[in-house]
Amino acid sequence: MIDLYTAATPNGHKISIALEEMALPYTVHQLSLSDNEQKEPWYLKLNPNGRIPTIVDRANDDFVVFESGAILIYLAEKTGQLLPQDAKERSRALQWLMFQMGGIGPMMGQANVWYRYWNETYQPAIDRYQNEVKRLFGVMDGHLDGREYLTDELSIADIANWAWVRIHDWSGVDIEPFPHLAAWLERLDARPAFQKGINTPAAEYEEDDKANSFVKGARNMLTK
Ligand SMILES: N[C@@H](CCC(=O)N[C@@H](CS)C(=O)NCC(=O)O)C(=O)O
Repeated sequence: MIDLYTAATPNGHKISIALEEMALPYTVHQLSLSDNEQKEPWYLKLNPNGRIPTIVDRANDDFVVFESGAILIYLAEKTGQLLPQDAKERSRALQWLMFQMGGIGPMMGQANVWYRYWNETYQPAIDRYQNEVKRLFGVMDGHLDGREYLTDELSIADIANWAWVRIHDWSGVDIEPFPHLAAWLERLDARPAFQKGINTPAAEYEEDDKANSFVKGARNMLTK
């Protein structure tokens, strides 16, 4: 029913986790980012930004959606799941979704680039992005004190943030100073749909023997 164009990264995993939670059938098309398949003309017709993820909804006139936040909202509206109906609670979920799209994702992404992918070390840039990630983790940690999820019920905002926060080690940021955030990470980690989602496709940077080639692939992608 849904074609998912993706790769083993947090932005891709957001969508596979959501599809698993919603129990929607989907077909995975894995792109090789290190070979820059996301920049090939056939794919740019689906996603003019040349990035993953993208979905095509075969049950809705082959409707194409790119940008992971927009995909999550589309799927939530299609299924009536993981986005509250109540206007205020829905707004709260969208606020935390935007927090991820505009904060956690870009800052952790840049921390990964400067801390992990470049051969050269430029400490001011590493500090800048890691400090911003720590600041954002502090915001989430305070909010999650006494809460199970970012909003009253599990929502696409939890999925979006979780897919990124869980790879904090890859960005070189320790989770220990943020106990409520760490507890939330573990709570969601225990959900079968989250486990299936992060293994669709499986992340290479989590396997020691593959992590180095993942870094080489990322560097290759960033310098093309
Ligand atoms: N804002 C976009 C960001 C997507 C994005 O940056 N995807 C990365 C993987 S996590 C990608 O495709 N990178 C390939 C490239 O930079 O060429 C979204 O949320 O969908």
